Amino acid sequence: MSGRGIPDLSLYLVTSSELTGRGRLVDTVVAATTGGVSLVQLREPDASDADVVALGRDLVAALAPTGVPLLINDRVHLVEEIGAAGAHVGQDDLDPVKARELIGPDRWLGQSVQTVEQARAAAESGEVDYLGIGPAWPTATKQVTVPPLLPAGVRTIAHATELPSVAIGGIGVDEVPQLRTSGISGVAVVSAICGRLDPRGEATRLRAAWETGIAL
Ligand code: 3NM
Repeated sequence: MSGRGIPDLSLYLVTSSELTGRGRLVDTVVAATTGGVSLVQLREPDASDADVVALGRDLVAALAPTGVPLLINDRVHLVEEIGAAGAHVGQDDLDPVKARELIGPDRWLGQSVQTVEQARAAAESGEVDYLGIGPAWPTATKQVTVPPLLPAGVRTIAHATELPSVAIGGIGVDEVPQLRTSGISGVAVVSAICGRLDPRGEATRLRAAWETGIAL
């Protein structure tokens, strides 16, 4: 067993430079950490590997003083070069065993799941540290082919394995209270922070909603 433990999943920011503007991505992420974001994933599906490496290195440097870890979406082969804390893979990306071979035993690995069967397969791989369960609600940020799970569906998947999980998809401050009792360890958002002018304020409200169950 490695000593990597489990990342703090309570408020998980997934990036979109399409929403922030490329030049504002790093500032947006750092501002969001001051509002309580606990984990960041660099997700830039349309960027080149070279751009992901450049952005990833900028983010690792900017996040170092905050202590908030950075994970890399899909491009598992770039994790080491970026110096990131781990990777997050989807169902159509590298399988967890191969991803683990690339990142080694000391980094975190997350996987997106839409069904109980996928969650069980992730757990059985023995390599996945946490699950991303979604889409919780309809989302305009990513093309998804499955219907939204809604809180009841999130709960079923969250309870299907021992792995900690976050819900993702269509989550804003108003949705967080409905998810708190679903058995998840936190919520993951893109547009609720990257699409807003005040990322620190939005992160603060999301965190407060997660901790208190009250959406202000
Ligand atoms: N993964 P927003 S939904 C990146 O269902 C991602 O696995 C999803 O964006 C999944 O918070 C999604 O703006 C986009 O709705 C979430």
